[in-house]
Amino acid sequence: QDKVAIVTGASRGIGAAIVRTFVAEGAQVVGVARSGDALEALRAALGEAASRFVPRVADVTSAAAARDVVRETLERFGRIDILVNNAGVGHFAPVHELPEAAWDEMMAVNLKAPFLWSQAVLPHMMERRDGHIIMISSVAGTTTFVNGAGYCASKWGLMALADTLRQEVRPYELRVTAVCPGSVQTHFGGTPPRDYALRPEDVAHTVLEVAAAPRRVIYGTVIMRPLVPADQQ
Ligand code: NJP
Repeated sequence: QDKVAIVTGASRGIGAAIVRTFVAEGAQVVGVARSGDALEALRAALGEAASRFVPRVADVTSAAAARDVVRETLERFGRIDILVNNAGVGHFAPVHELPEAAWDEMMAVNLKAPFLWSQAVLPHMMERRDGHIIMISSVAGTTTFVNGAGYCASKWGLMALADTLRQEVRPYELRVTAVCPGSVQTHFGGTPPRDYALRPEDVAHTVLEVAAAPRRVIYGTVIMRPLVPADQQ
């Protein structure tokens, strides 16, 4: 409640679910993605909570965009309590067939962008000695699988970033959490949703739980897996 959050990758899937969950709890949320129409559609669907949602079109791989969104959010709300680095892309192919551009996009969106957005928000959070950075990582950041070399490498990198940052900012009483879902029912990676998968709302619920924990508590890494197939949920 009364928190101010920035959520990247807010136009659909897990990011949109996090926006819906946060604004329902009374938070003010700046949602970032490239698809302005999808962000507007999300705002329209929020009903009376729409006034607590600020859509912002940006490419998360731009350092300038990260700085601008952080500055605008501070000008508007005076503080940022939570950054959710959620935007992500997946390209799945064996190493000998994975296009260089696909590798580069995964590194830029899944790994470099969380660095850029964390770096943009950290001076404010460190000065305030309050704040929480939540990385939407993946079980792919804890294991490997065929066709997942680039995606797993980007998420393993993200886990290393989260782990290091958690240690660095602990003296400032800041929290860093990596949420690692298994398959989630979205259109991630251009694939149709799988039967055996979590729902975006499940991940959003965990993000809320992690963010709402008492300040003395840090959730470091949270691993989530589906327990039963979707049609039995
Ligand atoms: O994916 P999807 P999810 N600049 O494709 C945005 C992780 N995860 O919700 O720009 C700005 O529905 C894109 O917006 P747009 C996964 O690695 C998932 O499933 O408008 N935004 C959209 O809002 C990722 O980190 C599964 O195209 C950019 C969002 O990202 C996170 O969950 C399993 C952008 C992607 O929405 C959300 O994935 C798992 C850019 N350059 C981890 N590029 C799963 N679904 O199974 C993309 O373990 N976006």
